[in-house]
Amino acid sequence: MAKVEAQPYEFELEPKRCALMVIDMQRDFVDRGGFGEALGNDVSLLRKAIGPTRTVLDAARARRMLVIHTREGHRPDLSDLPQNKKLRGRLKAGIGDPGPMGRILVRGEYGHDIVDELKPAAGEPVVDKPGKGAFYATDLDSLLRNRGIGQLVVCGVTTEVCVNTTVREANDRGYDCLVLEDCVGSYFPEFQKAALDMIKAQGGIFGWVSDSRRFLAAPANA
Ligand code: TIU
Repeated sequence: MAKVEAQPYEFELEPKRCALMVIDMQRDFVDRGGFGEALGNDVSLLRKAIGPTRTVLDAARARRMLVIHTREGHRPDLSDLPQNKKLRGRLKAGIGDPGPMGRILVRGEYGHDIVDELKPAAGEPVVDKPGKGAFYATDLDSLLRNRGIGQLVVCGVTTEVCVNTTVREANDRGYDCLVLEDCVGSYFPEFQKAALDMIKAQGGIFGWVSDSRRFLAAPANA
């Protein structure tokens, strides 16, 4: 067991039953010229999570932790896209429409895939999810339980949307989540802070918050 300094108190990490989850680090959310930027967002707020996430990813691989990547998106025929999600925002170019990097949030398109810096390694599961939470309508829970995983270290975007939804889903399913604050990003600085505060408040109501430096400082041979 390796103690990671965290809030509201230290996280007791057990590498053999802990997975790293990298949530939705997709070009369309993070890259310049993608869907997120086309909506008027400042993607630099998300891009600053790439470097620290890369160091955590390398460390997790070295520690032989399970690494799982997720991608938000839909089947090319959009049969798994609920009408409410399709219509929300009254966008000129929304989900399924042609976008700057291919059809927006459609599986198989360039913009839907994970950024080069955080490319999944061979054998690392990639979970394609139609919703904000990574457990909804996916086999994520089976992948984790079948490997005896009970803890998640969480990186990815966006902090208040897919990261928060996934952490809440995981917490209700019995997983302990450690969110690394420099490895998650929001287009809105005030939401970044609030979303992290919500996780660690009330004695860690949804989980723990730490950062890449503290994660890397924890003993690797625990
Ligand atoms: N992955 C994720 O967070 N999807 C979103 O749609 N996020 C927004 O903040 N819009």
